[in-house]
Amino acid sequence: MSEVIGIGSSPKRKEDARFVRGRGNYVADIKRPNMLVGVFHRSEHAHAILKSVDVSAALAVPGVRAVFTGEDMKADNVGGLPVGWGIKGKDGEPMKEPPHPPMAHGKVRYVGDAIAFVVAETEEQAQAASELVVVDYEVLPAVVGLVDALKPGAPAIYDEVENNLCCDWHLGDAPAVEAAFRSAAHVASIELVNNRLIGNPLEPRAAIGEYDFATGQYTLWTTSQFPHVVRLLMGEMVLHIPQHKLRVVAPDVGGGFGVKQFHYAEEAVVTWAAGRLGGAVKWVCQRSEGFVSDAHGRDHVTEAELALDEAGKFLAMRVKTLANMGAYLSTFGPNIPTNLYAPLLSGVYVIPSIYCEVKCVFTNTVPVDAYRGAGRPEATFVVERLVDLAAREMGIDKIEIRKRNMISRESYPYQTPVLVEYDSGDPRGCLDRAEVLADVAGFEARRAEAASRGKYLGLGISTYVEACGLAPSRLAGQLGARGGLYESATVRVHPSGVVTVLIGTHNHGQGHETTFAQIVSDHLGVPFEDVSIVCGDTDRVQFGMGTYGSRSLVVGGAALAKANDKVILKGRKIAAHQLEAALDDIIFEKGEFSVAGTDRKKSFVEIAGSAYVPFDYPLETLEPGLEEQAFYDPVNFTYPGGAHFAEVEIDPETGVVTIMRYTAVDDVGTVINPMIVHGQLHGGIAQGIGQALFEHGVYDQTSGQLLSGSFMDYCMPRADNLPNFLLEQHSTTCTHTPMGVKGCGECGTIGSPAAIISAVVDALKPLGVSHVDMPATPNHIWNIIRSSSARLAAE
Ligand code: MCN
Repeated sequence: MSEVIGIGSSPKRKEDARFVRGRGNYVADIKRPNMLVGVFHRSEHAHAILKSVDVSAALAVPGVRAVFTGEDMKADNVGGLPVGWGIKGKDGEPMKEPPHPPMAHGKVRYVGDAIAFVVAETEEQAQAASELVVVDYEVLPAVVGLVDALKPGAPAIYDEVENNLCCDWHLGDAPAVEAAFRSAAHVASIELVNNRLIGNPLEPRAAIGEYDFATGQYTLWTTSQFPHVVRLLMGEMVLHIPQHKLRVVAPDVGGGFGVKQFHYAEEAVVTWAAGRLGGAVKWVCQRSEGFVSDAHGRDHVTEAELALDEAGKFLAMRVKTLANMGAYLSTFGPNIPTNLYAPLLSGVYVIPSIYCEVKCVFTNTVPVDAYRGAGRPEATFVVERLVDLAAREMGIDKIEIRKRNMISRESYPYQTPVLVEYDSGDPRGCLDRAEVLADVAGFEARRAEAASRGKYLGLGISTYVEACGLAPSRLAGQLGARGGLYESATVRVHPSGVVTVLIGTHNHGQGHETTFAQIVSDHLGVPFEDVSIVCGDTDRVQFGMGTYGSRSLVVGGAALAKANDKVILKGRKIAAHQLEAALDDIIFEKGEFSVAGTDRKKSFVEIAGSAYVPFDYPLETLEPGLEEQAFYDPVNFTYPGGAHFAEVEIDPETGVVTIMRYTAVDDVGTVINPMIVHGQLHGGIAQGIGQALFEHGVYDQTSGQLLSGSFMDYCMPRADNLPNFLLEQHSTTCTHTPMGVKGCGECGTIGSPAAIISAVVDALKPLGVSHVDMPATPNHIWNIIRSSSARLAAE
């Protein structure tokens, strides 16, 4: 396909040519000379003092080269894993940030906390030896539940952290909210839980550390969404390796979903062990090990209230949330339930005042951090549950109450009372179109038909907005980010006119090799096939903050657009020289540089070729070469949004919830590749459905053991649980990104849980049910039906 394929087209994904043939290059596929294999010995207790760790029996196993412990790392002055955001509490005091050693010493704080790393010639030897590590624990009482952790007298996870409270944070105008509640005609109140999720990307995490004695060079291959940030954090703060002696490579990565966007202990341990042993050491996470060592997501307990006037207009919202941090702060942990949550509580509505308090709490569980959507699905769930409830209590149709309170298209830019200003959007346009597509008008007839078969049918809705494209650095800095969050791109035009893009975002399923090539093809007029995208290698790519927060297109793609502009300008200078014309007279169109008003022109390929072998450039004003780099820092987040409708049927005999229809109309601004955007929405909606109906990270409340620690107990959504999705775009142009784009990678995950639960509650309306916590598993629903039916019978 040697043609220009530009913005708005849907070519097949370039990267799939290797993925569907099984030719991807994943960390676990990489073999280094004389590579050793490491296995972690992990804590079996949630909270215990490590009285001793005896590695002698493990060391005696044939093939074992070393067994390292947390004490060894401490003795070698290895630093703790850093946190990227420093949040301040209501009182202005910094959050409590206890040390997070890569391997525990002194105490373990969750089941899965690493205690020892056994390195051997083969995985079998390392595994066998790991089982011979003898740990003498003094078991302490564990605390798992958020409410329990804050109770006076609860087990203290850190001596220096009173009441296990990391931070008591707030946002909004409390007095204004109090006044509005006093004048309200109606107040809707809800208590809800946002269930703990475990990401489970298809490819488990893996890492290889290598040390080259001759050069003093370290290399880490890792399943990461942000290799440059790993180099920055691990090199500088944990292992003290100079930046130019540390290369971090994230090759093909089989899904991340946020789980791979943190600097993990295992990365530091393999790199440090490689240095100690003078070679390469590999660790590949087992699936069950991933359940207790990958950061988890969500896990909130919330009380929320919405004040309304007699006409059903929103006056104010008040939210109190407890957010689980797990046992240690992970890279973005405290940022998620604060900065990525409370600023989204206005949703797509005019709510004059909002006040939100968040307590971030330590518990004896796996650290909690970002998982696709990160904070924004939680906010949407709170807002949308409240709106549904208010509608029902006030006897207003739930679509009508949304329409009454939505921000109108004309009101953009819209300043919310919770910090952020939405630049563009048309929530009403999305809702109106989705209402038609979902055939809401025909719903009651379908409900009656289902009832005739003894089934409950429910219609659910969620209208949402999200903030993505992390991050406007100035705002991020004000909110506690410990580094700015721009993105960078280099466009290298080779002498033959083909192009390599070196970009700081990371592609692990989102199709960047395709969409970024489309942007170059569109802007430079070069064939789509002639563009290669390189990411994930700190030795090849200048710098980058990686992929998360749906930032790759709106921040990385913007840097790419800027670099393309610079290439065009340089090309025009070359053309002006060659065509003996003034720069201002050179125009670039459809891959050709021409002198305005004449037929004198040079093709992009001719200009590229001459850029590298010039005879007569005026070197003071025109340097050879055609390669440009740009950094881009957004001025604001982008605010995609949409309206999602779900229709579910519930079988009262079994409690099984079946999704009959799912319709979504989303606004992601200008669309680069409609097929990929649809794919992203499909995956995101599937993940949101997973949260709503199936997935639940459950801990034993006394022992702190993870009860849902395998696919036998933790239910992931499967294709046969999902209907065909009916999707459309209703785009408004982002006013500040170069191409008018907004992010799309998390939209589905943000919109769908609230839509599904809205539908489940609607289906159970005849039984007087007003809220259902996630996940709405058959067991959960069956119990609700049973207890509600019994209550109704007794009334
Ligand atoms: N795109 C487009 N037009 C738009 C918006 C996006 O064509 N208006 C394209 C982009 O060019 C890109 C894709 O859609 O190819 C997603 O873009 P974007 O919204 O920028 O999101 P990111 O690429 O930054 O991906 C991150 C986002 C997040 S935060 C998670 S988590 C997530 C996700 O995307 N994890 C994923 N989608 C995933 N998809 C897969 N397959 N695997 C993951 O781990």
